[in-house]
Amino acid sequence: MNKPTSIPGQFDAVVVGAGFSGLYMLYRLRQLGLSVKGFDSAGDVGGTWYWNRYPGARCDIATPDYTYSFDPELEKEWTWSEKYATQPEILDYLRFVADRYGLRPDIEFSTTVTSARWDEQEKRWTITTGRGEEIRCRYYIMATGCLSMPKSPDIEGVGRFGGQVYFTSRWPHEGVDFTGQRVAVIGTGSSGIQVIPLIARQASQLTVFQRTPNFSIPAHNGPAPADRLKQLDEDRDGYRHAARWSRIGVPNEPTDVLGVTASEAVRRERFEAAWRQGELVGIVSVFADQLLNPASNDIVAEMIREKVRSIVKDSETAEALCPKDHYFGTKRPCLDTGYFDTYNLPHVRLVDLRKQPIVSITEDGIETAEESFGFDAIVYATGFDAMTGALAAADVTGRDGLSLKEKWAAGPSTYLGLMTAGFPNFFMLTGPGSPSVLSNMAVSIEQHVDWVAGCLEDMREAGLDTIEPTELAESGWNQHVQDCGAITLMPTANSWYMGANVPGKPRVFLPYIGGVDAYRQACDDVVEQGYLGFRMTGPGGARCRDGVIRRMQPDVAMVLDLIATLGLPPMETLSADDARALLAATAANRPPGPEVDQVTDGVIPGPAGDLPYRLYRPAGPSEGPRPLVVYFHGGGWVLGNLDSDDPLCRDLCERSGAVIVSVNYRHAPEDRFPAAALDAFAAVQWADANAIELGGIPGQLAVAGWSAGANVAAVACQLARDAGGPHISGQLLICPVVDSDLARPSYQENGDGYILTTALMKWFWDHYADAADRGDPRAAPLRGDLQGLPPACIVAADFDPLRDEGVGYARALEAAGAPVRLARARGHTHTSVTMVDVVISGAPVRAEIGEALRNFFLPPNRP
Ligand code: NA7
Repeated sequence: MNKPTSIPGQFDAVVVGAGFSGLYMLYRLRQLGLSVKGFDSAGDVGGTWYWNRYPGARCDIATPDYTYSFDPELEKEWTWSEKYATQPEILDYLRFVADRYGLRPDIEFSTTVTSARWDEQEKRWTITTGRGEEIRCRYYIMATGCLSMPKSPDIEGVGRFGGQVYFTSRWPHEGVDFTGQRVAVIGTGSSGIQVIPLIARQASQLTVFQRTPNFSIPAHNGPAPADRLKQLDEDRDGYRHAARWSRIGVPNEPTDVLGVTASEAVRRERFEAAWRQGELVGIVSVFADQLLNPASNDIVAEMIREKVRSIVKDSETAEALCPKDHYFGTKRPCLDTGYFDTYNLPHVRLVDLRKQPIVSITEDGIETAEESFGFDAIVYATGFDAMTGALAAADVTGRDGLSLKEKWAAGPSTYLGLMTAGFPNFFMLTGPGSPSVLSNMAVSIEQHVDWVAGCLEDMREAGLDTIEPTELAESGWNQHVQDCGAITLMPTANSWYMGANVPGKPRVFLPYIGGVDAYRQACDDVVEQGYLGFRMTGPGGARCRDGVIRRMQPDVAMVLDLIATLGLPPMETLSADDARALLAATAANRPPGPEVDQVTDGVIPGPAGDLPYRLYRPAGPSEGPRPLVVYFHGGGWVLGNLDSDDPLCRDLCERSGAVIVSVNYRHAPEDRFPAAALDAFAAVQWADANAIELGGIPGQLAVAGWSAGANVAAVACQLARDAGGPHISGQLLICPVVDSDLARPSYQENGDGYILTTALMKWFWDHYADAADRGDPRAAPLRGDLQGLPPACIVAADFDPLRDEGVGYARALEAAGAPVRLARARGHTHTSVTMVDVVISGAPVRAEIGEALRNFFLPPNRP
């Protein structure tokens, strides 16, 4: 039993909320021997399942997964009756849990926490309730749920209606009988889609007011899935472990089938299997790329629309029910039981608010732009102020009088979705920035509670009692959360994930979409690294290891993981020919890059023979001449050719609107220093002299290159300056080699594990240049005279050994008077920015590059 501290009104911890998360938190804190007080504004335990009592309310994660797993005995004692349990059954379960562990005596029901204030002197929170009580506690834990604060209906005239008004999120306990009534339902999210078929059974007339049609698949409810029960039965621990380390908290074999490349037969088969299965986990993973690639997403979306059209008999209604304004999965997909069929009933009508918006609620019904409707009852299924609403509802004041509302005015900011700087000892369970609503809540809740409990235990052992994230760690995590969202289609939708359903709410992607598994790993890594990014203090002293837990772009990390699984030999252990063959083989299956208007191959007379080139002409309105960019591929002077950088050249061509001439220079070890550099300069001279024939504008010529290609591009600029021409409008250097010093900090930090390693760089240099030549400016342009060089755009990637020399070249050029744009490829490696259509997060960097190229040709860079 709970052991309150000796001082009345003082507790070690206060837990707000007695739903899934609050109950388990209470249980764990008690296990730690802490005194705990729980509060809930509801009359009993249950959280979301206490309030959302509308007919048809069910979970949308199958019951074998939507359940606590912390105690195997508990699992043995409870059996779910269905695949998707009803609200009363889930509420019974939570009551059973509360009773089984004797949790109720510690919870004060029907009591709202109205404010919480941090006392810096005492290192305690003062909690005030709606009953006027004041409680002091060291740890203040919000277990208030993600979808618990109903959104106030933003509709004109809401208070005017004289009939019955119901909110799905605050349904009367005694139930509602709609028999013989004319009923309106506003809202077609999960709640609307669940309640509509059941209201239709009773009402004499049902009118559904739909603003946005939603994707929904049949739940195929029935007994709990036999396959899952069998796996659980055979190996409960293995099953739970698989759930904890899965993407969404439900065991599922991830697919590598891409929608865009799969055959029609495979697409159909995978979709139909997911449709039959009736689980969110299946329908959101028909294809590996469906949430990343619009074309792939549209395949799934269209198949769902086909199903809707096949169910709903009236074609106009069917079309209105087909979602077309958002990608599938970017708004919460729904599971339904007979939802679309309901519209075939003669007394059910759909009103498409896109065609006739609601003007006002009236005394006796609803008036749209086209019609007046009379109703006996209106049901609002209009959703929630998701993820932040309940957290910001109480007046929470942290250190120095900072309120949570103020701090989050532009959107929530958290470290791991668990804590926020300036609010010591304030924990959020499944807060914004954690997987929460994008996952099986049962799994995510247990992980958060376990993390918090583990943290408090670790602190106690170390004699520490106060914890708070650092600004650096928190901003790094926020960035990572946004980076993860940005590579998906999620930010494109007006969803509650984006805060878009609540007028005036900042548009920020709220949950963490990197996956339950990746998230758990990040939380574990933070602990492993001595609570990285947290400041902890107490009688035992103070400790803080500051830092950012995830700095790499999520898709770059995925590519590195994938490459690691291939077990490729390190390039530097191969001969030059074998390394070239390996590079060609790995490039064979990559996406081709964007279409351009024209691609032609030719040869340039070089100083020691012909050099092949490939010309890319951009599509566009004008047939006329364009600026010219002479491009040099990467590959450490040893590898690469016209094919190796083909997708990148297409991308640069499309983004810059310039003609790109990609030149294949001589390679080492066959032709060592300075062959490549001399070829590059010769190619620039030739392109300048033949600008008109190449479709270029004479005098508008830039150079560009990646890696060693950027090296020869930079050298060509110095040689052109020395030779008095040609005029070069700009130099684009993507992760350039500009020096032969392999000791810079970026080599120390990134010299191992990010594809371009120190060992490989050394191998390149050994193939290219004698030690005596490596200080020659034609090999190491950073060591040359930098006066009078063209404007530059230099890309420096965080995880590139060459980062610091790129930055060094930018600074030195600037000091010598050249205009320089330093584009920082945040979270990228040496190679990732060039991986067109593979590493989606590289696109914004390449957009910046494209803009820099265009700017090279604006006055005053023109001759
Ligand atoms: P949702 O998913 O936010 O759905 C709310 C619905 O109400 C949605 O169709 C909204 O249309 C509609 N809505 C909201 N405001 C209005 C106004 N002013 N006028 C017309 N229609 C409106 O909430 P739910 O309760 O259904 O589900 C929440 C989650 O709970 C669910 O995803 C599960 O995770 C559990 P909109 O799409 O904004 O155009």
